[in-house]
Amino acid sequence: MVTMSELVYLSLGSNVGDRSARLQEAIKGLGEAGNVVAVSGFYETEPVELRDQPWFLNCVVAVETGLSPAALLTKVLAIEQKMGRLRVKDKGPRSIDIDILLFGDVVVDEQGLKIPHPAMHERRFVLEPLAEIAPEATHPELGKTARELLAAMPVGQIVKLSSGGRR
Ligand code: PH2
Ligand code: MG
Ligand code: MG
Repeated sequence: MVTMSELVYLSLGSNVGDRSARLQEAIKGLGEAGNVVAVSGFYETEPVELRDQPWFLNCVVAVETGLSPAALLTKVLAIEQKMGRLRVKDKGPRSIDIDILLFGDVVVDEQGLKIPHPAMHERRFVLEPLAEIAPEATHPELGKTARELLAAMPVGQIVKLSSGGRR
């Protein structure tokens, strides 16, 4: 039997508690959504947008999935909820945040689900780990690769590979 599957990239972030353990736990959870085919290093990143909060640990994960975008979102929200994520403040501190960046070259524009992620091209904490594992991954609306989007970013937004990388 041939099953349709798509290559999906997700951004994971945590800035509360044992951040590295949270990322590992979320990656394990994503294994239930498909095959985790790549995981970037873990990056120490300066908070952007809402800047007055602790630094994040961020990474990007590639998953091959047979789920639809909506079903994957449901899975992601279930993982966040199971991990005790409280939505206290928009863009504020969180134990875990899992965002769908790219879903093959599918474009989704619905209330509650926008793919590609609307801010991915302006976030170094997304583009640096994405370009590490998938420099040629292409944004279907902008027609640019992760490598190109990263190169086009203005200076700023500190992102550094965590010592020991992924732990
Ligand atoms: N997530 C945000 C807002 N700002 N900054 C960094 N460095 N990393 C994040 O994951 C992040 C952020 C909203 O989800
Ligand atoms: Mg987010
Ligand atoms: Mg989110």
